[in-house]
Amino acid sequence: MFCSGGASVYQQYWNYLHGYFSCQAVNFEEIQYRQSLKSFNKDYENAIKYYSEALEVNPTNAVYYSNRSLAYLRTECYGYALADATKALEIDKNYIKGYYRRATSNMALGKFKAALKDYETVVRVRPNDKDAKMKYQECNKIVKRKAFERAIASDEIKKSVVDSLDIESMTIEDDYEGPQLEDGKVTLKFMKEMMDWFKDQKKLHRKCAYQVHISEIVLMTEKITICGDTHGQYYDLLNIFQLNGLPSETNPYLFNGDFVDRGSFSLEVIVTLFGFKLLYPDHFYLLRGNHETDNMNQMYGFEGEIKAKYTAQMFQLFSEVFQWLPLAQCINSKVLVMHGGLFSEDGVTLEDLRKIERNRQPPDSGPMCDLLWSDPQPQNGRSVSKRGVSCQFGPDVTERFLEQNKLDFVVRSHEVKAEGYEVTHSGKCITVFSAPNYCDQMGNKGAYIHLRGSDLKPEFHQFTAVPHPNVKPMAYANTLMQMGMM
Ligand SMILES: [Mn+2]
Repeated sequence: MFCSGGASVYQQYWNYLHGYFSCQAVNFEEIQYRQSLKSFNKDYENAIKYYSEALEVNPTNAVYYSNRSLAYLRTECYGYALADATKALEIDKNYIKGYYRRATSNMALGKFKAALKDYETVVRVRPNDKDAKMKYQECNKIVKRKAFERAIASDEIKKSVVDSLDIESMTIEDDYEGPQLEDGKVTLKFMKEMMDWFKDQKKLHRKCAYQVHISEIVLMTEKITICGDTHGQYYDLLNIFQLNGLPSETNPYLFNGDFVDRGSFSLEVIVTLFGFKLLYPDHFYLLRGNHETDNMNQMYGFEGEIKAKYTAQMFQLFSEVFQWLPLAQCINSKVLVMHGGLFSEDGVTLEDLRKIERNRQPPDSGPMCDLLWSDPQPQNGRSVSKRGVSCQFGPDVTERFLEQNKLDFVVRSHEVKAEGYEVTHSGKCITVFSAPNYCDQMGNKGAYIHLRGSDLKPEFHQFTAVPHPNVKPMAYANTLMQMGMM
């Protein structure tokens, strides 16, 4: 398509994409193109496709690699983004943008020292560039803080923030008019009042926020609703409850991780979900996603949001609770649900999963990492992850895993899908994603799945995004990630 001649619509579209990715200046004609496309996500996917074609014709063009790297960054393929930025720099080591892109990829992957090195290079080459200097300082701060955290972690035995909390003696001021727990218990009345309170962008009293906690998991009976990523999109969560009914003992839910980060109403989402877990512990399930982790929360907004709305101590408490979230859930011994997917090696059994020591930040590899991070791929076998963490697994891998564990299929989330869900691997690997118009720009639908105990046949329900107050996604994210797209 890239090479098709004349002033074809493809050529014009290519010009638009290349203009957009090279300098991000947009003129009127381009806006028309963009409107006709409706979604940015399509642009990124097309950009990846066209730059790949362009690179086949001209494999030594550093700008193409650098621009494809940006498209990968935007679609969260940080592993590929890193590879392309590296390639751009191999071709032209004086290409400044390449250093920025590589730094951003490394930041997104939590490799702060590597990112710092690239910012250092930029500052050395351009000593008068204020923006470069600012990014260097910001990144340097993170590296230093990490080193400090490591130092104190090894000095003392890790103490739970719970021990230093005295919730009982926290007083609720007379002028507080918001919802309160009844005798320290979460009730349906409290949940309804709290959801409305949040909807009006009001703040729950910190005592109540501390009182909301978490417990364990079991199986399903009649029907269960499985939701994918919600990512701080509180108003879309309320819409799910509007469409599908509030959680109850006869309307059980399973939320499959990535409740927080990116969307700027993560606090409201997580407190609502924890509240329902307390209210219906045996009919409301939450699984951990790769975003229920410290590294992600520091970069993508949740930590910043909790510090802005409450305190650093409150974030510590969330961080501890996240570590206790289950990593996978088996439904009626036939369906396995997890956030990311299957494993880098064959032979993993359900028993192995039960034995995982989950009360920790996930390691860089192994089954715990895979459950949170892996993605399916259409071709057989396994390949290097586009994200730079864990792996991609093919239909044969899924087949072998299901057979060994006597399961029918897996349900996972973790990837934005245009229709809100996707059925792959001959129906044996299902993706569900419940954050419509992800980050206010992907134009995707959201979806949830109904599974009935009788036949376990997945039934898909789609929905579109609803408006939210004017607080942009990533408003609380690390400034380097907000601007990091350059
Ligand atoms: Mn995820």
